Amino acid sequence: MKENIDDLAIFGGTPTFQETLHVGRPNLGDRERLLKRINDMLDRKWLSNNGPYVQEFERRISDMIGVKNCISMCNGTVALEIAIRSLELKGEVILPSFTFVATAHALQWQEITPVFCDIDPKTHTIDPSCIEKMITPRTTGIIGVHLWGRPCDIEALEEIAASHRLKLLFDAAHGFGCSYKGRMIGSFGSAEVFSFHATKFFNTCEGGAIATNDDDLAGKIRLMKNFGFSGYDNVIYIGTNGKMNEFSALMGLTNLESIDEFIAVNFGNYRCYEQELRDLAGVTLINYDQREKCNYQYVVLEIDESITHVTRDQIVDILRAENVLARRYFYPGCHRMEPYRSYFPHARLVLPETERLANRVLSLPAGTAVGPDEIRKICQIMRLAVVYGLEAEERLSSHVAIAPVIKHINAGARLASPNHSPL
Ligand code: T4K
Repeated sequence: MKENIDDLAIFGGTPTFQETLHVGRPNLGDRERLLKRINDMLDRKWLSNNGPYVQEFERRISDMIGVKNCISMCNGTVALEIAIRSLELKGEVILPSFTFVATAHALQWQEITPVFCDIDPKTHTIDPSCIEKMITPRTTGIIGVHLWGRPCDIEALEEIAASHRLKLLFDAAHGFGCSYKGRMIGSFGSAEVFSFHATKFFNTCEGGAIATNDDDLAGKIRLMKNFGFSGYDNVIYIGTNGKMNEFSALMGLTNLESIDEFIAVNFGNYRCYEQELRDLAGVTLINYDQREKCNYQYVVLEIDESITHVTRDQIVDILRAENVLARRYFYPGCHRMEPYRSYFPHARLVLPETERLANRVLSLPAGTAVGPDEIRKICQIMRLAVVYGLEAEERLSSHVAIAPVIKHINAGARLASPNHSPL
């Protein structure tokens, strides 16, 4: 274990981990069962277009959630696009800026204006008390995001939506396996959208689903995700290709059999982080309501740099030098990304809680790929960074001393995640 500031890799020590630890390592079910299902699929020669695994997958998810319809999709973003279109949202839709950019893009892609709302600092989800003043004659809906699997204030959103005749949709990309007041996420609003991306608590490699209790809406969504086909040669609606394939479905069926184990591991990991970080001043681990079902997939910290001195971004650099690829989800907030940044000059858009949180939140490696040994080491790095916060901040601010190390971190992180510029 590292014991003082000079042991940190960013200041010349040896990196704690030989291999990079990631935030989004997939949770994987039983390999034998997966391979057996792959063989079945190959023998059957049925690879897509509402095959038997997709049908079984949808039945299993509906049963588990207690929702009438689960319509599987090729990914969460397309599922959001189809849900938005099927609900006939147009004009303006209110949503939080503190979310993955896909939530906003799914609207803008269809030339609907995303109107960014601030969040409740306690839950990181859309703040219902900010919504009403953003409603205009052009507003047609609200999208709540169950960020980190922590449900929005659903009752308050339902009330606002009902009193203004707005559609209510939930981006439940993080919410699979979680509940709100004892009822599973997936059965609220007009519809809820899941992502089953590789990095999610429950994955189908790529995939997603729309869950709804509205049978008419479900029928429309089924048409839309399959080019509008109603039987052979008969197109009765505009549609796209949103279908989940058989491989994704069988991957999902296999992973579904292990979700209780995933939750148990995630919960153990969460408790371990909680234990290790509990007396670290200026570092707060987000909490989950333990009376509810929860997937504990995200280990998210808030860094108060007025106490730690070392900044959130410097902590990210320190961790990355140790091969811990911490992430700044969801920095800087959608409203500060293009095209939205150009649409909304800052003077017109005031989101103080979003700004504050986007600058202090940090996601640490979690999921079944990490265990207590790694977590204790990660927390020890955090401890050193914070205990020596003033000195670390000073050293890291004087770029000359650490420039070669930062360059090295950037190169490493780019290799690990080719999609991103890590800093
Ligand atoms: N709404 C919300 C609130 C969302 O968070 C998301 C997706 C969506 C909607 C849209 O759903 P999808 O259309 O994606 O189904 C990742 C995911 O690609 C994205 O699904 C997710 N949210 C977002 C929060 O994270 P990136 O661009 O940050 O991923 P990337 O490539 O940097 O991967 C993250 C880490 O996971 C890496 O450090 C490596 C590790 N990883 C990744 C993959 C793909 C693995 O170990 N194995 C893998 O197979 O977006």
